[in-house]
Amino acid sequence: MSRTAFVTIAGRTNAGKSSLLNAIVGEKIASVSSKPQTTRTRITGIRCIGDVQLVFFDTPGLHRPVNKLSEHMLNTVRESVSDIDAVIFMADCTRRINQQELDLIRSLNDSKMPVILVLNKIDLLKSMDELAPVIADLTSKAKFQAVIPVSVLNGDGVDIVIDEIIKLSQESVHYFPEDMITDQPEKVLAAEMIREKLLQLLSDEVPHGIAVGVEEMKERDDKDILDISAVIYYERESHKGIVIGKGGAMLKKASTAARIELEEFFQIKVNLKCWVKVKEDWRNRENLIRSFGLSEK
Ligand SMILES: Nc1nc2c(ncn2[C@@H]2O[C@H](COP(=O)(O)OP(=O)(O)OP(=O)(O)O)[C@@H](O)[C@H]2O)c(=O)[nH]1
Ligand SMILES: [Mg+2]
Repeated sequence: MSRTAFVTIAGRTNAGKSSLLNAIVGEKIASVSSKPQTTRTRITGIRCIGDVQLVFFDTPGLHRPVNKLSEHMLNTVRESVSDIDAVIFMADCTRRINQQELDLIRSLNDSKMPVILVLNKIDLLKSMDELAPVIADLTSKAKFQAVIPVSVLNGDGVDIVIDEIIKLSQESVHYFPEDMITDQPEKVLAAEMIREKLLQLLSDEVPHGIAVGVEEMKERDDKDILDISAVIYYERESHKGIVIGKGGAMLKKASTAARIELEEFFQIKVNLKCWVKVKEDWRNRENLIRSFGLSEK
C-alpha cells in the first residue's frame, strides 16, 4: 500500500523555509532571497521516496503586517496549517523566537498537530554548544515531535527532516503523478524567477512593491527557443527609474540573470522580454492583489 504525508513549512520570514523546500525537492521551485517576505503564496513541492509521496507546502514567513498583501500572506499561513499530517516549524537558531512564532506553535500544540522544530542556519554558530540552551528554551515553551538542527545551506540535516516526515506518513493513494515536483504553472514559476532576481538586486522598499506577470510563454514552431514576455509592475512612479536603472542597466542585469536560470530550469534557449508598468499602491488594493494571484488559494 502506498503512503502519503502532507506537511506545511511555517516560521518567521527569512528563516530558510523556501530554501528547505528546494533542497527537499531537489529543484529550485521557490524564490529565495536575503530580503524578508520573499514568499507571497503557498507553494507546493512534491517528493517521492519509494512508496511514500511527501507533499510540502511552503508558506509566507511570519512578520508584522504592513499592508493588505501582508494580511493575505498571514491568512495563507493560517489556512495552511490544518488538514495536514504535520508542521515543520522552521526557526533561525541565531535569533530569539518571538511572540508571533510562539503563538503559532502553541496554537498547533492546542490542536494536537505534530510540530517538528527545524532549527536552521547552524553553520552560523561558532560552536554546536550554543545549540543546547536554544533547544532547552524552546522545548520549555512548547511541545515538539522532534527537534532537528540543520544547515540547509550546507545540506546538513535535511535527510533527517525527510526521515522524520516519512515516519508520519499515512497509508493512502498518491495524489500527484510520480514525476511531478510542484503544482505551480510554468508561467508562475517563470514570473517568480524574475521577481527573485529583482529582490536580490534592488534595495529598500522598491523590490517589495514589485509584482511580475508572465503574459506569454511559447515555444517556437521552427526553432528550439522559448519566448517569454513579462511585465514588471512597481508601486510608485518614483520607482520606475530605480527598476530600469541607468541606461536600462538594472533591468538588463535582472533579466539576464533570470534568463540564465529559466534556460537551466526549462532546458531550452530562452528569449526573455521584460516591460515595466506602474500599479500605484497595489499592495493595498484588493482587486490588484487578486489579479496578481496573491490572495489565498
Ligand atoms: N547561513 C545560512 N543561510 C541560509 C540557510 N538557509 C537559508 N539561508 C539564507 O537565508 C535567507 C532566507 O532564505 P529563504 O529560504 O528565502 O527564507 P524564507 O523562510 O523562505 O523567507 P520568507 O519567504 O521571506 O518567509 C537567504 O539568503 C538564504 O540563502 C542556512 O542554512 N544558513
Ligand atoms: Mg520563502
